[in-house]
Amino acid sequence: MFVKADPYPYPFNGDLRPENTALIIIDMQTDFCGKGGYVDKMGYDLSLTRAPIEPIRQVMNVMRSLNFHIIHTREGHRPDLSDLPENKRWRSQQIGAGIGDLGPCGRILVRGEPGWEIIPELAPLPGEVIIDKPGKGSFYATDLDLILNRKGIQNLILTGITTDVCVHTTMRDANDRGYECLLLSDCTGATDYGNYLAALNMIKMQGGVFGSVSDSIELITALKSGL
Ligand code: C5J
Repeated sequence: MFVKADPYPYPFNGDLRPENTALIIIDMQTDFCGKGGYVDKMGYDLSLTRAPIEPIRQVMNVMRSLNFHIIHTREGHRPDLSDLPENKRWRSQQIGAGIGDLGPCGRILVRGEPGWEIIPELAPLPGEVIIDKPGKGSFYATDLDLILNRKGIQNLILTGITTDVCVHTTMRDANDRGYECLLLSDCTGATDYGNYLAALNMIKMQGGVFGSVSDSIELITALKSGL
C-alpha cells in the first residue's frame, strides 16, 4: 500500500501495515496548545498550534480502528528540575515563561502538572505507549528506539507540535536511524507560520531528505482503500 505524498509515494517500499507502522502524536499538551500554558505565556497565537487537533483526532481514530500502533509523547521535566539544562531554563525565563515556574496551568512543563497533560481531545487510551521526554527529540534520553525495535516498527507517521522544533527534531533523528517517515501537513503546526511552511519544505528537498509529506485525507483514503 502507498499513500499519495510529496515528493514520493509513502512508504518507499509500499510495505505499510498495522504491524510495522506507528502513528506518533508529539506533545499535544496544554502547555503547547492550551490557554495559560507555556506557548500562550510566550505570547504566540494559539490558533496555529490548535489547528492540528481535529485532523489528528480523525487520523488517530481511523488508525486505532485498524489496530495500528499509537504512540504519544510529552515534553516535560522532573519536579526537582534535575533534568532541565540551565540554558533551557534561562532562555525560557528571558521570554516570560520560565520552565518550572508557576503559571495559570501549574508549573510550566513539569511532569504531573495540569499544563503538562495531553489535551482531553487526544487523550491516550490505556495500553498506548507514552514517551516522556526532557528534550525536543523523542529519542533523546527515552526508550522510544527500544520500543520501536521490540515491536518491529519500521514506518513512522508523524503528527503534533511544533513542526519546526519537536516534530522536526524527532523526524530528523528517526530518519538517521533508518525509520521511514511521513509527516501529515494538516496534523502539525508551529508557533510561526513561516517556520511551519519552511519545515515542510526542508523535508521535501533532495528527494525527501527526511521522508515524505502528505495530509490526513490522503492517509485516511489510502488506509480505507487498503482494507
Ligand atoms: C518546544 C515542542 N517548542 N514540542 N517544544 O519547545 O516543539
